[in-house]
Amino acid sequence: MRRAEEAAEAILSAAGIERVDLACTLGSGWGEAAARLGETVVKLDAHQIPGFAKSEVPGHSGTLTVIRTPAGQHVLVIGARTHFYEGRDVDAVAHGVRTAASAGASTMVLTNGCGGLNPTWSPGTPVLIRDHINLTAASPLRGAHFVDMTDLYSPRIRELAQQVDPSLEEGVYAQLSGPHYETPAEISYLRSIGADLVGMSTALEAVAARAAGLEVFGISLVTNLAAGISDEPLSHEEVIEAGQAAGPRIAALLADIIARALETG
Ligand code: 8IG
Repeated sequence: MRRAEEAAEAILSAAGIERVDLACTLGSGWGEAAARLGETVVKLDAHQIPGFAKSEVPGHSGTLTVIRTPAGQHVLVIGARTHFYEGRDVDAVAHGVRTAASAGASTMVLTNGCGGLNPTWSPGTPVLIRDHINLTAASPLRGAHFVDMTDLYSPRIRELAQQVDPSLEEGVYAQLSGPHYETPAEISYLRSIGADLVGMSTALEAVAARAAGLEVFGISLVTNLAAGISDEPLSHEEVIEAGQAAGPRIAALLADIIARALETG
């Protein structure tokens, strides 16, 4: 937690504020959302802040931004996520979430790009995360730290999201460690255990966020159908393209959901 406190202090002092209200991690495809939330107070490179690193993943900005909303609240936008497959420790993966908590956020919004197991969800479809299955065989917590995971993904904010866009569907997100995509046999196994979405982030961060006392909201962008669901092979270029095509629409959607969550939080 020490590093997270240092990071929070560095961000807050650069922004000249005492706390943030909400934090949001932007995954593949979600990069345009920050600009819609309000005016930028300060934009920092990840390497300026303790514990953050510029992401090695194309499509991630590598910046931390503090935004002031029209209502005068502050949002920390984290465009520098450390993935489990980058081979640093679980604390590096949880660092964004812990920094958000240390900076005073009460809500953590986690976004990602992922593979879809439901053939009717075409690339570019945003899906609310209702629950997750953590298949990384890891935890961001250590020691006898037993944390309840019931209703991890805030039913309250999911309800608000469905008010913003009644066509939004919900799904169960499976986090695998990656960085390889799945085999078709693995995807068929994941379907049978109840997964709708598959990716390489979010679940470990959500666990850390709950443990830090944050209200958690998760939303995925289906950027590709999972292996074997369509005939196409998977590529990161396809992921980037789907994100770019859906970018403006999902950015507006996310900004509306965050505004509602802030109004009512
Ligand atoms: I974007 O199909 C994205 N991330 N594991 N599988 C996994 N991660 C992903 C996928 C996918 N698409």
